[in-house]
Amino acid sequence: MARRDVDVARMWGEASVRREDGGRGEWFAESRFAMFVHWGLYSEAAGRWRGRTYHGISEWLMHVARIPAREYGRLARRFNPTAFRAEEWVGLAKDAGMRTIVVTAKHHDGFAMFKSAASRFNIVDATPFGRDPLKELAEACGKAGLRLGFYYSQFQDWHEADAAGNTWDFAGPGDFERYLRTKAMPQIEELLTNYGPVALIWFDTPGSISREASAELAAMVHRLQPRCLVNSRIGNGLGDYVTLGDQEIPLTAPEGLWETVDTHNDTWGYADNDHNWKRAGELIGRLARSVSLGGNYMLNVGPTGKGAIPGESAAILREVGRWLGRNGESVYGAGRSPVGRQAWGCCTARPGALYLHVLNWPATGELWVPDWKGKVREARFLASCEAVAFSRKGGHLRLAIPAVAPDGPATVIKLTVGGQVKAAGGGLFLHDGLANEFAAPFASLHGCRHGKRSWMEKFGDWHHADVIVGWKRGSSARWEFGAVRAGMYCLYADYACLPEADGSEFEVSVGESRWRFPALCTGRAEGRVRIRRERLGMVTVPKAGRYVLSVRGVDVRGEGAFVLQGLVLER
Ligand code: JFZ
Repeated sequence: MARRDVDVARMWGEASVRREDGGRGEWFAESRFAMFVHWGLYSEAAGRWRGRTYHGISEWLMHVARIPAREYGRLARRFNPTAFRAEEWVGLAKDAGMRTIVVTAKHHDGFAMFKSAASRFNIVDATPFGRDPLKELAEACGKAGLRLGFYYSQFQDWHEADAAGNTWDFAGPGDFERYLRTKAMPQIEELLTNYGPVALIWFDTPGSISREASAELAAMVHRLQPRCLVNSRIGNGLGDYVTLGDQEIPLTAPEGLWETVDTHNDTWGYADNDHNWKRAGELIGRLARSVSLGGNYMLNVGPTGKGAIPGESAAILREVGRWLGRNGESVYGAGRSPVGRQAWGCCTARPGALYLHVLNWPATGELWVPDWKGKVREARFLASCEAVAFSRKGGHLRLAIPAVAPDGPATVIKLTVGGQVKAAGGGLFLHDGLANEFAAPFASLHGCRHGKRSWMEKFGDWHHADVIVGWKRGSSARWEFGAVRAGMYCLYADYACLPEADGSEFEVSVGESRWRFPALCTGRAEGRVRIRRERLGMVTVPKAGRYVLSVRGVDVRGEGAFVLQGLVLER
């Protein structure tokens, strides 16, 4: 399968946004958790074509298999989603604790999942189904009190010679202006006119769309529905809020309104070969970490060609919903907190309260919130309201916890606080019994620089890593951290090392420990970043106090052939 024949960097557009959303974003923080739905003709194909399975995101099947538009269009004749029940989708979203649904109205394949006068290539006119599922979904959302948004691919349309993306049928470039005026804008107008209140239009892959076109699209949306948000993938910095790169749970986040979007398995559209579902605990952690940085988390479901959401996916979403039923106060309307990322998890905040999301439960009987300054009135497990004993020690907050997590994959401890709270914003701290990550964004660098690597494994299943790049002799990265007691810790490094950097030598030091280690080749996989965790050895923290963990380049081979994602200390 052609892996790199899409200039994705050009397609994704920038993630900057306008400064002012005109007050449209007031509801965004209350939503926090949304359902993304990728449903279209590709769901019927399910990642297979002419007897071959195409691994990766199935909604790109037409592109990766270079299916002629005429042949792909014949899928419509057999698209008859008789299992589609809007109230079932909405019921699942409510059971999962999702407060907004965003559904693909028209994806890159050009097929409209709604009745459109602008193109007969739509579900009502071109399929035996003959119904408008977006109309039914809008009604069901209205009854259930859920917000509804529409995904619309405004630049790519593989069915149209005048749009972008189909390089196998059409010589191109076509007349994009004509496409914009005769299909994209009329269809977006239909979506904003015929389906009641629309919470947001989720644009995608703006590519090289002009600033004028982005501005005209945004103006039309805001004219037709002034409360409707547009995301940053409208292009040219004209979104009301930021959509991060797919499947990206960031370590640091943009100011203002932002979201990240995630697949439940490794594809947006349904693929009958992909059962790699994230478990409830993983999803809860990704949701909590997004909210702890002030963002929203939109999780995807990929209904089958018959219109049913896969049972495995639905069951896991309901487990997330049960957790939210017990802990929703720590998510809905919550946001950034003064407590930065810790080895045990993350922290969200609401006025007068902090919520410690303990995703990795220490077996030591104690939980530390480092560098704590502030008044704690009480501490309780959020789900059970059972009190948690707490004390201060060495300038930190110490909580006495049971050996086993009381609430499954993510136990939340609510701290009721008085007045201003200061804590370890990004300060690093050694938590016993856990993997303490010293990640790239929190390092002080000399002679090297922060970078980011994004890559796909199969196709379209994007992975992102914050890394340190540009290593040469004398480069160094250092992290300051606190420790509450002496101890011996195992030190690991997470890095990618191409063959030409194999054997490069670095020196690591912390406290009295200092030694050199060789970087070992982690392999070369075209277009992919092979990060591996290598054990370097044991280090000794001689007593409670503050330390510096540093790594320095001694003999660095190859140009740009070594990237460091971070170090880990674990006891
Ligand atoms: C786009 C689509 O191409 C894909 O099919 C899916 O709909 C997804 C939600 O959005 O894919 C992208 C777009 C942008 C990035 C990654 C995948 N990005 O900016 O990292």
